[in-house]
Amino acid sequence: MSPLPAPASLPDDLARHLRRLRPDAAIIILTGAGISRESGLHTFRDADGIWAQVRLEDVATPGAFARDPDKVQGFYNARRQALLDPAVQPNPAHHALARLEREWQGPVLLVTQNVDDLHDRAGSTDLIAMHGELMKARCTECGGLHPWTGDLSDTDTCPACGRVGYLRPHIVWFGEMPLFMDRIGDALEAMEPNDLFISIGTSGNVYPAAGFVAEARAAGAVTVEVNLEATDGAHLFHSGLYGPASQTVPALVDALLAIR
Ligand code: BJW
Repeated sequence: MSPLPAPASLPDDLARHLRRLRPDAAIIILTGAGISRESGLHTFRDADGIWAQVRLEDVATPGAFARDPDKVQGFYNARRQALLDPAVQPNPAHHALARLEREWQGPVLLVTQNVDDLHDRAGSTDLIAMHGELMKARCTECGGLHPWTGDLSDTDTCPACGRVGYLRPHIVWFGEMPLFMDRIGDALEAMEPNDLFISIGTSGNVYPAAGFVAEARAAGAVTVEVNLEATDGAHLFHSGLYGPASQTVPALVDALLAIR
């Protein structure tokens, strides 16, 4: 059966590319901080972003943690508390992606660079948090991973091995290997022509995530950038959809779910 035309609200070139998709195409979605901005969380590189307030070299590297663990723990303690603010909730973009996973006929893999838990709270289940999770603590001695909602400090005890002073935020810092790279690499490698790769709310500045689009494109996938505005890497994508994620992502998901 031939696919229905995508809704008129999508740009013509995007609608044209979506018409290439089979209703059971594999979809890989990469998200970044922009998808959570309308939930009240800061991005990193926007004018009002986190890196405008604090130097990443001081808080997001293993060296920073070795030099000044209290400063780094304080940075993540504050972010953890911000995430627990009842006003911070999944927005329509997170919910739309959970709906896509539930209703799309093919596999939908969601890879997020975000350390917040908003995709999880929205109901996405095939979800990879490649830069870690703010609401978990990791023991550098035994490797134990523990749900963590309060502040972390060097007086805390690892619930698994009982050692004191070895818990750190479960965050991938610069120079550390992102998580689940084998699974992500396998999924990208398994993409076939006319599968779909969507990048949402990320500036495309941080590798290896910034390189996923090239891998998907090399496999023949349709590639779409969804962002507030075109990024420096927009030319790497077949098409773009620009505006606030809370509006663009539900519109894109509606268009995809209309494909028959
Ligand atoms: C909206 C919107 C709305 C706004 N709607 N959109 C040279 C030297 C040293 C290292 C490197 C190097 N070159 C490359 C590297 C590797 C390095 C890297 O990429 N560095 C670059 C800065 C150049 N990468 C790494 O180190 C990674 N590891 C690695 O490569 O391992 C391999 C290896 C290991 C050991 C030895 C050798 C090799 C690890 C990267 C870890 C990233 N960690 C962080 C911080 C931790 C998490 C935290 O504290 O929360 O992860 S950095 C930060 O950036 C965070 C994010 O996940 C990541 C990506 O940011 P994101 O999501 O794209 O946010 P922004 O702010 O950049 O963009 C937001 C976008 O949203 C914008 O485009 C807006 O327009 C948009 N937007 N509102 C839609 N409403």
